[in-house]
Amino acid sequence: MLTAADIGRFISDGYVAVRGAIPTDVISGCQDVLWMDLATRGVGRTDRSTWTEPVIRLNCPEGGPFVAAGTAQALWEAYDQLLGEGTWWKRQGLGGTIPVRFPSEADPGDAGWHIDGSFDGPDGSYWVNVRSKMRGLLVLVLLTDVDERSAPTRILKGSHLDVPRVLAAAGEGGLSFGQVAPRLPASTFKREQVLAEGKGGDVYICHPFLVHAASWPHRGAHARMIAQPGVGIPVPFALREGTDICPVEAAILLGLRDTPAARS
Ligand SMILES: O=C(O)CCC(=O)C(=O)O
Repeated sequence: MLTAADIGRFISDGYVAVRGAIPTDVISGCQDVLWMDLATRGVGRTDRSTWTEPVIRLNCPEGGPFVAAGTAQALWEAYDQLLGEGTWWKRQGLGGTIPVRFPSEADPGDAGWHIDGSFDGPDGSYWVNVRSKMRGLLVLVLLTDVDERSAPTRILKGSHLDVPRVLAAAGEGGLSFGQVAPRLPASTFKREQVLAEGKGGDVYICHPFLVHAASWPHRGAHARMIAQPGVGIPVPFALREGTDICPVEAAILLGLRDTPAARS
């Protein structure tokens, strides 16, 4: 269970780390499945000569250990607390893509600041709107140990508070996810950078509007695996002040009220 302080930090910082959310045997099972997938692409778990690309992006497998990972009790309890019971899709798995990052000095080409998209837009890319249509959370699931040398995801702490105004200006239709970061104020990119480090099984539960990016070079010893599913919501946030709002919605409303001068 998240404490009241955890929830307060989630609203102000845009994320909360839940350590040990997924048991280690489940994490090992997920790694085994992912290495089997990589083997079909000629990438061997113990043969580093086959680790030739900085990143290989896998579709998250379904079934088996991924069901156990996606339905971990600590995660579902936190989703209830952050979104409200009965408001989010109880997916039997994780979903999304898993960028596997290998030790490398090369630019992986996918390490720009962004927020994730939520719904299929008119141009075929993922779009997002201020009511966060279809997405309640972004979840960074560490499927391996990740330290500062092994290409952790970078997070701009508190950046989710800068995004609602950009999205509100675009109306109900929203923006393609790639159009959001270029519209953010310069102050967003001066915010404190936090690295999503930890042990396999640690999970960073993030506000859907949190600005984040991959990092490079990867100077760690091992291949790094992080799943980054969304938590789906069938009904977008109403964003009506004074009603029964959940912490994710409270942060959006805070961002809409916030003035640039008040931002840290
Ligand atoms: O691999 C990472 O660290 C993050 C990747 C990411 O943010 C994305 O693919 O949307």
